[in-house]
Amino acid sequence: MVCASGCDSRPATLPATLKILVAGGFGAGKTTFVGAVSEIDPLCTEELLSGLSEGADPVDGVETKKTTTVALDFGRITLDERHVLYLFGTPGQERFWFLWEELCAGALGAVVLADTRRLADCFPAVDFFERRGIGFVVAVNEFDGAHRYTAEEVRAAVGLGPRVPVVRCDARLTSSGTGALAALVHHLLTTRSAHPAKTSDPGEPP
Ligand SMILES: Nc1nc2c(ncn2[C@@H]2O[C@H](COP(=O)(O)OP(=O)(O)O)[C@@H](O)[C@H]2O)c(=O)[nH]1
Ligand SMILES: [Mg+2]
Repeated sequence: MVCASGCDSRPATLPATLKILVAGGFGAGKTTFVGAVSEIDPLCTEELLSGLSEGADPVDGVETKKTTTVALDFGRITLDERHVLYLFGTPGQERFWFLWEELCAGALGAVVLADTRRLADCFPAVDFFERRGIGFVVAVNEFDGAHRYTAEEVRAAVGLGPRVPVVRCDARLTSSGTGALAALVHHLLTTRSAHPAKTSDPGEPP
């Protein structure tokens, strides 16, 4: 916008884009999480679960789940006029693992959702980010009626390092999702100031 005195208040450059991944097992709440925190209607690729997918997408423990994300979820949060956060929910099914390499290029970090009904399902995501040195937090999505684990029980069950934050989360709530994202940013800032040599530009692949 141009003001009366002729000054131009538009940002000189396009906003910098920051990318965060939301990962976790099938049915852990990734689509729900992205939808709850995104300021735009999330682009998601949900399809009804069919009998044909039963072998590939086991629903033990998540029998009420009726849809599955065929590729990925996408959401956006505008932080300020210079920074926009893009959220990518990774596909949970193993047959879409090839997409993960593409998705994690340039990612700042990740939120790994742990489903309290199938805790071990978040391990592949944890392992993936650990191997690539991508910072992440584990957000424990506590489903109704499921066992309530302490953060230390989750840490031990998934084999997390002592510095990986474990936070509680209800993926349906915006405030809870935002809290998990804030924990991730805090973790990334802390890790980077402790290991400045490992810092990579958010626009560069890790
Ligand atoms: N009770 C409860 N249900 C949840 C929570 N997060 C997700 N759900 C429900 O669990 C189901 C699977 O979630 P979805 O986001 O599709 O999982 P995804 O496969 O990881 O994308 C949906 O019906 C959600 O409404 C949660 O924190 N608590
Ligand atoms: Mg999904």
